[in-house]
Amino acid sequence: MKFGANTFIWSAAIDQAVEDMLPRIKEAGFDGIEVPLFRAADFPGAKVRQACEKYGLEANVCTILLDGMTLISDDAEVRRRTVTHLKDLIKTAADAGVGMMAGPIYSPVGYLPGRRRTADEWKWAVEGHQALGDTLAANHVTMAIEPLNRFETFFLNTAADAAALAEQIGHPNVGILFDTFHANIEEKDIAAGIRKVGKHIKHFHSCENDRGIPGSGHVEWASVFAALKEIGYSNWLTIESFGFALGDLSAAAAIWRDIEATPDVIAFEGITFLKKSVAEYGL
Ligand code: LER
Ligand code: MN
Repeated sequence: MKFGANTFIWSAAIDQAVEDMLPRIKEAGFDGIEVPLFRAADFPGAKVRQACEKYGLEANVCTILLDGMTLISDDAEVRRRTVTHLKDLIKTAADAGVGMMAGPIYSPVGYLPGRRRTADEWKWAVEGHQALGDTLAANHVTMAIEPLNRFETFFLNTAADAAALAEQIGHPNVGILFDTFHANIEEKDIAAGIRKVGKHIKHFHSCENDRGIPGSGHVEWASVFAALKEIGYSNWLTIESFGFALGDLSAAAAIWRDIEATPDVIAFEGITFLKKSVAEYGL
């Protein structure tokens, strides 16, 4: 098992605040960081690679769609442009030494058209991800598609749908990012959701129900770890939260208060809990 910290805990960008945190992240026992990759032109790939090499950390990227990009538009040109954009991001990630690209890679976070998903939208998402398969394989990048809760997307909310989507895409480099924060809202039983997605889980956001310190809330971690063990999951356990006063980013994540005393404790007390649990459950 590898332990990751999403740098959104401290900053909306890959900036000095994040760089200053890397020695502590390493010292706390994390194996890697997860950083935003939204636009290829904005991504400091060389800086990420060098900083990770310096501190002996791996980097994953978290991707969301901006600038009108969506894989499920009814406009074929927009879908084509989005596939091209994602191919660029995959190459950008690979150039920076990144092997995992994860996030709600279908439509923008917060896009809620006020109706249910259509069969066409589903088909376009399947086709879009299938079109990325060769680029992912050639660049040794895995794509992990993240279901979000109903307040952040209308398109993919549940473990059952995530499993079906991954199954239909049917590519070894495409799977699911399972985030316990979203699953806590959408699943009747988070562990059952994990078992449902099963082998398709390629990445994991180990988040508390309030995005605070993992282990401090009401996520039923004992059953979560038992389910991860049952499906043989042994990749990343990444802590994701969002800074308490980071402007647009805090607003996008609907963070309107200090979730804990400091953002630091979410990462540093969180990893203590995760490591103890992994040892306890023999993961
Ligand atoms: C957003 O709620 C989230 O969970 C992130 O991983 C991706 O935007
Ligand atoms: Mn997440």
